[in-house]
Amino acid sequence: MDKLKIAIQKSGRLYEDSIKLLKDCSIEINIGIDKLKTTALNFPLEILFLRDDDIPQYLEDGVADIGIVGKNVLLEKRKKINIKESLGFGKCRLSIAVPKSLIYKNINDLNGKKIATSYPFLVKKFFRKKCIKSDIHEISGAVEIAPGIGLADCICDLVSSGSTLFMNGLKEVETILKSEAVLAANINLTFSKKIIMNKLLFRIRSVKQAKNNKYILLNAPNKQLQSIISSLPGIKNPVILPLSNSKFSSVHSVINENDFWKIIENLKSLGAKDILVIPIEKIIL
Ligand code: PRT
Ligand code: ZN
Repeated sequence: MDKLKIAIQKSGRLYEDSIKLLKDCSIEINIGIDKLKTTALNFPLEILFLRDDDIPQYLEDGVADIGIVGKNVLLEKRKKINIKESLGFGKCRLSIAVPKSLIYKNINDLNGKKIATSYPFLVKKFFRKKCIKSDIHEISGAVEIAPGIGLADCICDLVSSGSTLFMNGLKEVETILKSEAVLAANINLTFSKKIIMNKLLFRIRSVKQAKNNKYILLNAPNKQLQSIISSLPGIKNPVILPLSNSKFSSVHSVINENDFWKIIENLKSLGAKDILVIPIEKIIL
């Protein structure tokens, strides 16, 4: 039987979450000591462990069929591959930062400035769009020290918490891209490999849905039952069960993580009691 080859980062920021995602999709893997490649025990998947920068090229060449990589890397490398799904981890932004002491009013203040980055294509594209003259210096690591050692006036690099910028006396002034890990694919997959990829995508989407939602159980006063049901936007038909106390019913539903506190406050104000909120492993719609 055909196996789908997935490339994931060998080590680094995306490694743990990529492995966790496969495990959450109930795919069992044994990672050997050499960690070059391994085969899933219960799914037709071969896992290749690579440097993240190499994954787009391997996907274009068909050495790997699918891969997990930051959108920032994919867009910088410009390979002919398809983005299939955003994965919700490895979130960061590609931002321009200047020394804290610089008074920054707007983007025109960057005109003619020397900018150090590992993302020359994306930075050039951004400046061209904004009609700003840029002087880009490509460097491959430790970008944030460039202004401090006189190599550049400002930088463009990935930011997540912002503490690296802070520690290097820099402040973030423009965001040029919001990024996260994505699942990307070779554009010429065979029919049988596409079937396997779609099975995997189906599992990934179920896991993602579940992560964004919570199962909620509560006791609702019957007088407020309709208002309570209509304030639960999750699934179409919540489960309503009678309780031994005939003035109350038990209501079960699913609510979205983003609206969580707003919904809970509303439910409480409508008289809901004994509210239980439970994580969901998977949602199959
Ligand atoms: O060895 P390999 O080449 O595979 O890995 P790498 O060292 O090139 O990449 P790695 O593991 O650092 O990052 C892999 C991917 O994680 C990136 O391509 C992004 O998609 C994503 N990611 C998410 C980040 C960050 N957050 C991040 N904060 N990648 C890098 N950083 C760095 C940033 O470059 C800066 O040095 O973290 C620092 C800033 O972090 P804060 O929290 O201080 O703002
Ligand atoms: Zn890398």
